[in-house]
Amino acid sequence: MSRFLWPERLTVSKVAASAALPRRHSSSKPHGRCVSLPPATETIETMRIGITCYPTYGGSGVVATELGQELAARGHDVHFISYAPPIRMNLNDPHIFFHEVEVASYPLFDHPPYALALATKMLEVFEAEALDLLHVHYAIPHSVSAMLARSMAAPRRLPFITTLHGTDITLVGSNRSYLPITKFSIEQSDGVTSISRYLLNQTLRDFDIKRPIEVIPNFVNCDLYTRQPNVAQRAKWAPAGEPILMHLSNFRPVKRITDAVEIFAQVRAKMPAKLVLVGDGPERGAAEFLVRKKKLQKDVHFLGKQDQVYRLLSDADLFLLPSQLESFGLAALEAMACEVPVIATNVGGVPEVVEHNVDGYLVEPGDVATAAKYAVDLLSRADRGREMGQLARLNAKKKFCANDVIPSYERYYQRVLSESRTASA
Ligand code: GMT
Repeated sequence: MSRFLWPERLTVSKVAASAALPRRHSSSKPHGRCVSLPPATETIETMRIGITCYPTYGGSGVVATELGQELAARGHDVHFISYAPPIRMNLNDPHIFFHEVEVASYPLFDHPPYALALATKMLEVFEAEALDLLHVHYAIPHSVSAMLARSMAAPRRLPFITTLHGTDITLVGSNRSYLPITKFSIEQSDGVTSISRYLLNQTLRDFDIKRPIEVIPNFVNCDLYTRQPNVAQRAKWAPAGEPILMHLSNFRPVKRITDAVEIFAQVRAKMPAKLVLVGDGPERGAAEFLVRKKKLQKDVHFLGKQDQVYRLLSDADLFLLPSQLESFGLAALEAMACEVPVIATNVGGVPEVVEHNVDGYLVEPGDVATAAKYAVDLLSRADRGREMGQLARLNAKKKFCANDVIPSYERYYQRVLSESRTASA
């Protein structure tokens, strides 16, 4: 009988970026450094945090990556554990490490078991790097993998926190195939956070969850996301100085990207204007088709996936987010921080971010006519909506600045760590 030999490549456990970077901790050494938080009286001991997220172009991955970077900037060691480096990850930061999850394939597997490979890697990183905790973003399958890693680590403590982002609850998690395990892994997490009050309520209701869930909202780096117009870029998109409408997303059906094109078509029928679409995904073809059908090719620019979106947002006069559902709407917040007013749908957690008539306007999903009316009204004003844009930035700063939100995560980590110590004492 012949024996199947696993290719050597698949059995090698690879620590990609961190291998090239200096290690500062042995697994037996406790941390001694402290980080000062505003107000100056509060100190938080630095931690070694494992972060897992989808590394692809999506809101939860962006939030996880930016959280990791903010934590690293504050002196914590952050170990990203995923199948690829997250898109916005800065590998030059000496406090950031990346550990690649390799998924072994085998002819028997139609679907290689990523969740198991991830759990194994989580345990491996915990042991090699003496992680204090794991923080997983997007419940499925990350919280299940973390739960397995915690069981394998016992009796050593490996608490994990699950952050719920949206479709992990509202679409995927609510599917009957995933609901029981999503509910179980939320209940089993040592800590659970939600990125909006809306998502908290949905989770409690749809999953009948009894445990506490902390709302820690998404955030934006208010120093990076500022208005920095780029004259050359603007001239490329709008050579005659036309107003620029912008949309940024992963072009999934839930984003209703064709509504953005419809709104723009109605604006364009009333005034000169340009539309810049940033991102890529399954609905791009439909959007391109609609642009051709409406003969708008000269007025619509598709940029594809982009990093450093603050450089693009700064050149927009108006941001469109016509989604069917958003549990937060991170892209709207990023636009607001760059002084761009937003026309979005009045769904999910969006009203927690965009205040109607103050930061922009909220309309019902699919109501492209009202959205276009608001857009024409705003862009026809003498200041082209600049005053509203400035207000939008003020509100973004007041509620969602990284400087204020990151300490909430740090305090939550400390609380979970201390509760986990107490529970196992
Ligand atoms: O569905 C998406 O657009 C991606 C998804 C994700 O998890 O990657 O986005 C969700 O998380 C973002 C970051 O927390 C939120 O800003 C989005 O509102 C949320 N999307 C939905 O609820 C549809």
